[in-house]
Amino acid sequence: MSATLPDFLHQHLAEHHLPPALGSVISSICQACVSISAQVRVGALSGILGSAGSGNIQGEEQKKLDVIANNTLVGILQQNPAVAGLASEEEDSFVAANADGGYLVLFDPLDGSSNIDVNISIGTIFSVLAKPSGSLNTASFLQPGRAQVASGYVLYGPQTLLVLTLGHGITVFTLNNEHQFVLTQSNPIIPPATQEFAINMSNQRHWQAPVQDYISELLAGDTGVRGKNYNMRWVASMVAEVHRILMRGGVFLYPQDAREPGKPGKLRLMYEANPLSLLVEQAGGAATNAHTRMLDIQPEGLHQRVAVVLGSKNEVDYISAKHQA
Ligand code: AHM
Ligand code: MG
Repeated sequence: MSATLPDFLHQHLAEHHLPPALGSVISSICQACVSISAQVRVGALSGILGSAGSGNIQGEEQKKLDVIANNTLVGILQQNPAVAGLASEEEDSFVAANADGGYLVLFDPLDGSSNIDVNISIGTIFSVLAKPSGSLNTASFLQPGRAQVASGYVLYGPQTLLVLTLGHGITVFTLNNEHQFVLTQSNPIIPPATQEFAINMSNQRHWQAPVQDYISELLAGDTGVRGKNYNMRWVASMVAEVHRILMRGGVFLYPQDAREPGKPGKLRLMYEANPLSLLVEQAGGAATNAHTRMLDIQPEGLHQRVAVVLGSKNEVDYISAKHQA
């Protein structure tokens, strides 16, 4: 019989000499996600689709399910004594939890908000950091991605999947009908070469020269300099794009563009880019902001945005080289 999440955590923590408190934080995150999954599944039947009539600190419209998912995670994590504090894409500033807790949890409660009302895959993304000693403040959270002790996502797609790393490879679980996550895949590896890319092509006129140049090379197909034909996918849920890349390779770009001068990109470093970059690296892929390894970027703010290039290593390296030329 396949291992459930509690079985896996018990064995994995012991094998890698990781503290049981870290396992309890992961369990709380996943308990919240099981509840979010149940609500996503019933959608209109419980009147939870549509706008919440509010906005978040980044000026984005909040959907009812964004708010429900956020409140579910905050409520469950605040009750875990191992959690010192939380930071969420949907909260203005960090939320203090338990003074004696050793961990900080950062999350995008429901990634892919534009897909909520149209029944396309969405997900919860999470990142776990050790709390530095001293009193809790915003600076406690501003650790580079390489300091993450765990990260993962729960993808609410045709199946609800949990993809998790505690820094020793990645493990995929599928939610069964008894609301248990059951291990279904160990250590998927992202092939270094690919012929599939993901980018929002409608922003082409705003891109900088290296991205313009790169995408035109791909579109030229097997008669161009890359010598092969490329396929394109764009789900508009980063969590779903990263899952596809983990399963079969590919490259994902959300580059800096000219729409908002001074802003480095759309996606958030702490809630999206860092946790997904750790997973991608654990699967043998690469993740950068086109110049620097994502996990080495020193964060300056909780809601900081960043350009993202991640996926199959050869392709990410090729794009980085274009930006340095
Ligand atoms: P969200 O957290 O508000 O859902 O925004 C992030 C999402 C990513 O999941 C996705 O890659 C991107 O925004 C899609 O952007 P676009 O609307 O340009 O297609
Ligand atoms: Mg998001």
